[in-house]
Amino acid sequence: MGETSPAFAEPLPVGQLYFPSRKKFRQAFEGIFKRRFFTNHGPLVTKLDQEVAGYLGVRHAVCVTNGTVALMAACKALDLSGSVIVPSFTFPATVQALVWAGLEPIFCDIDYNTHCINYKQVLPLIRNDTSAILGVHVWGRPCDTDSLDRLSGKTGVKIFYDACHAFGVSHKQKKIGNFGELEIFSFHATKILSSAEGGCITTNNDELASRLRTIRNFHSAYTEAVSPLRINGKMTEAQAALALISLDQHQAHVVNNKKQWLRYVQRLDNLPGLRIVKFNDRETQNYQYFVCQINENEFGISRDQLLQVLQAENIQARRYFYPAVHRLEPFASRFRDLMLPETEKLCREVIQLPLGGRCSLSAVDKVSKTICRARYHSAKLKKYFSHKSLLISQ
Ligand code: T4K
Repeated sequence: MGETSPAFAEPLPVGQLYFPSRKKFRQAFEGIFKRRFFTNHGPLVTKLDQEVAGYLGVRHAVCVTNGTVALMAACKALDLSGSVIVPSFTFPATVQALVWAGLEPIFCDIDYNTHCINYKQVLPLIRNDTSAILGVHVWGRPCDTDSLDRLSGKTGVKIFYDACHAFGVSHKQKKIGNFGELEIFSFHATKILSSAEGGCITTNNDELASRLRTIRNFHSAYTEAVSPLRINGKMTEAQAALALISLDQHQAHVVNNKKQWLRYVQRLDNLPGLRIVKFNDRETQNYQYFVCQINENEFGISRDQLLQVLQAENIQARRYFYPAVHRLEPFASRFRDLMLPETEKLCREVIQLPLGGRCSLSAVDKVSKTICRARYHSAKLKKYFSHKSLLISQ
């Protein structure tokens, strides 16, 4: 506070944003140009399907254009109908994909401690027409898969997972990608495994995998199974080339992420009013996100006010997820009276800080210092914000 230039000369983004080296990029693309084979299940996509499956220790990985298409294809492969239970505390694509697949979302509250849905919240929402539960492993912290499996066994309702945050993460000493009927991943540039845009569906069920491979391509030449509806979900060779480099670098990216993540913990743990979202250190993590919750009373200013302070310093922290999906159109008008108290509370508190390829340890130090100073000057800032809002209301 009081300084004239922001902490960062250029905006510091959130998201993994790991770029391959120019050399690797050129090598990978040279092959594509030599073969003159750009898409339709070329050698690189075939290799990626195999390498992702191998890395996750799952029988099948079906790579597609993006995570949203992966979800849409998953719904069709599972032959879902009627309604699907889904958290509102997720990226809108999770729910939009259900609607594109002709399904009705039933919004479920999350467990405030884990940020994921659980058995207790899901059970009362199951209706006669409910065909599935779509859990989201938020921040890479897995849903309680055991209790959801038991629920599935008792009710016949299928379970599948949006694992977009959890590539490379283990759960019960097994890689995510092996749970439920199937799991889906996003390979967007902001994710740890990146093909710029891309995604994948993993399953241990051979029949389901044949259906998924059939759905991914609208062309009858690629038919492995009878499927109700197909789509163009083909990943291009260019996307696969990027993803293969990214997979090769995965461990190095996790190590870099972890260093930055631990540095934040070192700088911010025990700051009153700020609670860090932590991981189970007995399992493998990808440290894709550094997320914390701001308690306004203890921190002195609200999460949104802290966000403004950070933005003024060119720190593009984000309030993932905000607003909750049931507060966004096309759902908001239909679900106006729906109360999801844990979700709403979390949506007011959560803040994601920069971490990944565009970040560094010194950047983490600067971001942390800005947050500590905001906490220290919170009384002054609070006055500033209330004065500001007074002026706006006049
Ligand atoms: N389920 C979940 C739980 C998800 O999180 C997502 C996607 C999905 C499903 C759907 O998967 P996909 O269909 O997307 O594969 C981003 C991503 O677009 C999205 O993939 C991701 N989740 C979501 C959480 O984040 P935005 O709108 O926040 O991205 P954007 O453009 O604001 O970028 C973030 C920051 O990174 C900005 O500061 C700009 C910077 N940036 C971004 C890109 C793409 C760069 O510096 N370079 C870049 O190339 O959605």
